[in-house]
Amino acid sequence: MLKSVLLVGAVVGALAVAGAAGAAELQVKMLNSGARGMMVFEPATAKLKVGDTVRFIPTDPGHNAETIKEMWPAGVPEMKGVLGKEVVVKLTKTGVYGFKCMPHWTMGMTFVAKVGDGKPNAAEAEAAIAKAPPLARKRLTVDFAAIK
Ligand SMILES: [Cu+2]
Repeated sequence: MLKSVLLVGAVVGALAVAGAAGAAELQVKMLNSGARGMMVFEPATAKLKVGDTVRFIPTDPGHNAETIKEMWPAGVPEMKGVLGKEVVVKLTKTGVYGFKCMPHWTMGMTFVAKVGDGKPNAAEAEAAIAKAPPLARKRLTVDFAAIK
């Protein structure tokens, strides 16, 4: 019985990967309260591959996800999600991608992803973190170190 359940799980997993041609989707919740405190993206960090997507889900209302301009690879179109709406972003180039919730930027509501080795704009992103509002700086510093 247990064996057959495991087999089904393995087949479903394989199909999910094949269907998306090897690309993965990360789901990120936008929350009023999470494991690390108030106004959070959960998870707040990720290491991803070129072609992967991130789906921002407004689990609680009043949040959006948008580009942190100074933490964005050159040549990738900036994005700005609508308040309270789900938004999917495809990460098309290697680099560091910073996202903020505009209403809660000063409360440190941020998400950062490293795609590939992250090198093209890693130094630029680190410099931008140093200039972010205090609570955003505090979280981004920890988060950036975690994926470096
Ligand atoms: Cu928010």
